[in-house]
Amino acid sequence: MFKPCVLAALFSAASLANAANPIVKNIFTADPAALVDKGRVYLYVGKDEAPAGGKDYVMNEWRVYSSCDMKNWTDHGSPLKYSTFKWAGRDAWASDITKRNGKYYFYSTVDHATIPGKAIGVAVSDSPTGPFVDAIGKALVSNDMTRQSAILWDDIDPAVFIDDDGQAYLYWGNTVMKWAKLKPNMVELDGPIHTVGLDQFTEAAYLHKHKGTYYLTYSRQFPEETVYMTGPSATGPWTWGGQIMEPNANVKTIHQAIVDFNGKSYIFYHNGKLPGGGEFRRSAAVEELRYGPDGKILKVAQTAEGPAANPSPGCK
Ligand code: FUB
Repeated sequence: MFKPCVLAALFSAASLANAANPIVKNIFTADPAALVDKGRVYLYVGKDEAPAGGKDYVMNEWRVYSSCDMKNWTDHGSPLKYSTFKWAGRDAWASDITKRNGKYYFYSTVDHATIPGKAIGVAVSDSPTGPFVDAIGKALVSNDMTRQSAILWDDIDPAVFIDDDGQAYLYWGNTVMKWAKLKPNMVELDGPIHTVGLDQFTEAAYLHKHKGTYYLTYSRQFPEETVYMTGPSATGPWTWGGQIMEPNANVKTIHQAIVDFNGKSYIFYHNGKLPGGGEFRRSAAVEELRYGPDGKILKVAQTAEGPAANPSPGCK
């Protein structure tokens, strides 16, 4: 006969196996990026490979999952690694993806092999599940191009946004948020790198648009909370919106991505809730994101259940 504590442990393991969150239960996954394409949502994550008790990130590859209902996920494996960028030395850190003219552009953080510091690469594919190849054979942004802060990791966490007029923007940064226009080819900056002073900005700048308003979300303070600002354009000016998600209990980072899927909005983030999880062993999760009648984003609680199933018609 099982003792109550054994039963409780079994019950919680079974609940986790059936729960929607974390999305991936057999490996640790971090820094979610998302793309909705042809009625299917694709989730891109970095694989956290740090051993139990590890003291730093070990991240060598990105992995892709997809879903037709935000509940059941298909594993598409790893379509690219940091080593896809021959000029990179290590670190498959946070990424973002968009589609333009039938091609999929994947912007990602890696550590540059010869220019000290983090850098942003861009890879391209004909499919959302890859394989991806380096689009330009060099960094799109490297640490020597930005002098706003002295740290080596200020050029991380790219987020890409294409406005309704076709202009594409790249946002990124740690400590200081930066943005630049992208040329229509999506693989060259178009003009200068700008900086924006944001209250206690840490990282994970992300741009989305809802009912004509531009929302800039980011990770604030450390441990990070997810907050947002609103503006009348993709470049601001920005007005404080509020907190979306409270900091994690056992992980200082939280890294969000926001997409619309089948008539609803969703926020992806990561936490340390998978058994054995922690600072360098994180797990991607998803919740529904709701707006108030005034356009304010309502606070989001992390749940084990995740969002209700939302079957996308025609998604196969
Ligand atoms: O995963 C490595 C770094 O941690 C990411 O680039 C940040 O957003 C934070 O999540």
